[in-house]
Amino acid sequence: MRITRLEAIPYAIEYTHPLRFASGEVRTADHVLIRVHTDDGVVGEADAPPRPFTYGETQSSIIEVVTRIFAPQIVGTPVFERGKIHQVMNRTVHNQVAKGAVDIALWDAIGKGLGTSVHQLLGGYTDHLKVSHMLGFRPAQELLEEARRFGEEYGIKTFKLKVGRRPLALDIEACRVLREGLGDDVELYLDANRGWTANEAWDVVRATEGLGLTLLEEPCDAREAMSRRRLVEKSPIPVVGDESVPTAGDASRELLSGGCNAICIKTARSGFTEAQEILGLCTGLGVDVTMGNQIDTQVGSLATVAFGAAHEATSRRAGELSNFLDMADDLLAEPLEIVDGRIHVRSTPGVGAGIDDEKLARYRQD
Ligand code: MUC
Ligand code: MG
Repeated sequence: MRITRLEAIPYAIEYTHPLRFASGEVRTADHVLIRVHTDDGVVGEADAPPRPFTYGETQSSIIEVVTRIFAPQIVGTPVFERGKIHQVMNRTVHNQVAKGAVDIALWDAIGKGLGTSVHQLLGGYTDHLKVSHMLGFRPAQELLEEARRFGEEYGIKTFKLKVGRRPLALDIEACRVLREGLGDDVELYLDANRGWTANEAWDVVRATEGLGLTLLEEPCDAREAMSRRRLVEKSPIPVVGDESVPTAGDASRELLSGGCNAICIKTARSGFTEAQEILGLCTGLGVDVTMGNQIDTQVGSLATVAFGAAHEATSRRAGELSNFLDMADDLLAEPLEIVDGRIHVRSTPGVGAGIDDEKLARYRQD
């Protein structure tokens, strides 16, 4: 199974409900479908969601780096020689989303070639992930209505609230309204996407004490090293690194320097291979992990489920898997379903993300 071609197809699908948060806003899923073609006719596929405001990658930069920089070095290599392919891609720094999608597409091709699901190949620990729903910036009462609706319709009992606004009272009030309205059985945690300073985050932690919040993600820029370390030391709840830790090296640096004490793993920017390296580091150190969402499509969310459900540590907490519900459509041929607050893995060979060719033809932009 030698690689014959790497394809990078830009496509765009609108969001019915844009997601707003401290570092940006997503109105359209302007993503790239990556395809790894092999001489056996097997095609591995993965979704690449660029997040320009976070990592600087765009639809165009992903296409460029995959087709003009990676492809000439990778074509001709057997798909099973992932080690060689990663050594080649790692010569280029950053471009994590492009690398992550190539990696997932390779795993998909390997699974299809072997007739085995990638979830089994990665570890096969359990058959589902619990779902956490992400609540973007909205007035507190609307957030409560949205959370109640997701609870009733999908059985979701875990919510991540996007925070990082000023004045801080806006977010403190939203936490209070959600806790009072949802009751104590619902898990609530926060993600500020670097919107505050570490000292502002500390003010929020103190003001929300007693509301039973479980995690505080990326409260400030991780490069504010001294005040961030002070926050991590004092905080009664784990401080999660997200955009500061796309690689195992970043995760090591942040954990060892006290910049965070929990890690958000996103397959969209780490692929399965680097995500396993990050996970090994975290389990070795006894550090909690969450399965995050890069505002993924159903294709991307299925990859997160395949990885998250494959390991014990990544399946303990609810994974962020429901952003696709706010999209007008998707490329996935057989839609994902959230039932009783869970998404199940697929046992079909590969990652399980069959693409609907008609939809791809409708939404592709090349
Ligand atoms: C998150 O956890 O930060 C927002 C930007 C991004 O890349 O992912 C989302 C969610
Ligand atoms: Mg985050």
